[in-house]
Amino acid sequence: MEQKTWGRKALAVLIDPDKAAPAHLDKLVQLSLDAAVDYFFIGGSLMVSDQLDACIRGVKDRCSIPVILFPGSPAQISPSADALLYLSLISGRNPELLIGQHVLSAPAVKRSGLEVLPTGYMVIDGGAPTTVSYISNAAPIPADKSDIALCTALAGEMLGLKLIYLDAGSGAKKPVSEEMIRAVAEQISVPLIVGGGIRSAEKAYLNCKAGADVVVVGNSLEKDPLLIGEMAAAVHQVCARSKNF
Ligand code: 1GP
Repeated sequence: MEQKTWGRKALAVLIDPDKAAPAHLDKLVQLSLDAAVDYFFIGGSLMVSDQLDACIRGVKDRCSIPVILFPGSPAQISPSADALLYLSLISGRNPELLIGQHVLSAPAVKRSGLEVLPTGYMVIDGGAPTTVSYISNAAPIPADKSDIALCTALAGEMLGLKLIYLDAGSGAKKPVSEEMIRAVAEQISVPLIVGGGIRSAEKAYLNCKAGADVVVVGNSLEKDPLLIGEMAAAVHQVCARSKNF
């Protein structure tokens, strides 16, 4: 992935391989190409099918938009992708997701040849339990505690993580607030990814204005792929600050 691509606000379309039937994928990719979508994130907290490789191939056969793995577990690693969000769940206190799984999967990740993007992953309470909050077995950061989010992100950056990801969880009732995004973005210098429960182009726009560098949308685009154009336009109209990445 080219460094400069992080220099503008970006839309990442999240694809859940369990829900990516070929006809749906066709439509999603075509609309993403038309809208100049920046990234595909592929993965999920829980994957039921074994469609990961087929899904990545399906995307890569159709376009050259970078495919970035967003894995729920080390089982979701495929060398066919372009890069890997190497997630450490810094908002939680589950040692397995902070470092344990990484130790076990490090040789396989190295062998994969994937570009590794060390990411401080922070789950924010989205108003109700989500798959990620349940599966991670770790308490999310309360939605109104921007100071906890800010200190966690800062610690992640100072530990050397190259990206911070604030996630309210897939299908979250309440997305991450602009107040929390702003508090975090003002203090960190690495790119900030924000996702979970974003349902409108307006919210995508407001997140970027508040300081998100990459907005991730999955569920609402699965339900209404035509929203991709609106979401991308909203994100791309916000000027980016420069980031050291
Ligand atoms: C979840 O941030 C992603 O991890 C996207 O969430 O599916 O709710 O858009 P949605």
